[in-house]
Amino acid sequence: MKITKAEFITSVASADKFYKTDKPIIAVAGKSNVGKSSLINMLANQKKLAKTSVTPGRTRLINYFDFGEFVLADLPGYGYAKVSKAEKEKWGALLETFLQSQKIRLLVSLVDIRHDPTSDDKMMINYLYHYQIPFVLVATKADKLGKTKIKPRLKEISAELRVGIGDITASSSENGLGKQEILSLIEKAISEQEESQQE
Ligand SMILES: Nc1nc2c(ncn2[C@@H]2O[C@H](COP(=O)(O)OP(=O)(O)O)[C@@H](O)[C@H]2O)c(=O)[nH]1
Ligand SMILES: [Mg+2]
Repeated sequence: MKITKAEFITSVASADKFYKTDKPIIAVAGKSNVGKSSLINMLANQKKLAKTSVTPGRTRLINYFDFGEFVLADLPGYGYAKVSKAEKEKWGALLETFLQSQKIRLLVSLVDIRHDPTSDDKMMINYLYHYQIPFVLVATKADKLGKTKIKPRLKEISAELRVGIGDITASSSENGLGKQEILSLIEKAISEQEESQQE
């Protein structure tokens, strides 16, 4: 799949404002600073579609982007240490409502390839199983590891999160690693659903 157009649609902070669309929704999730915005920009072939930041953001917004054949939802990053317990709970509730009420064709769950998955990452995967949301894991910032270290890390991370080794992909928004693979996974998720609807 080639992305020819990608533009920002809207940012929402609460469930009553979730963007409604007939297009398939692809969601991107992961802790703050894992590289969500950078991955979105890589997929879109744009530098500044999604704002990237050096300091982990505190915004609790879901950003929607129109990618032509699908709508991409950038979920607020979790696990940011400096937010209050009340804010974390609010975020958790928003996430659960999102997972329950928006028909998600595929959720792209990001983890940093250099770090062991956190309890928040595990909670995220548990939610996905619980709500039966199709997902793939993407291990970001692979450019920060030597080439020979990538595969062993994918094995470790997938084991830790109890996900099949076939469901994890390494990516780098610095050198484009994983871009085509992620786009094909999205394309597959979109077309599979269309076929099953026709039956
Ligand atoms: N080396 C490297 N840095 C990355 C990569 N992806 C993101 N970053 C950096 O990590 C920081 C956070 O990225 P961002 O996309 O804003 O993360 P987000 O908070 O998950 O949206 C920024 O400084 C990015 O430049 C990557 O693939 N490789
Ligand atoms: Mg971001």
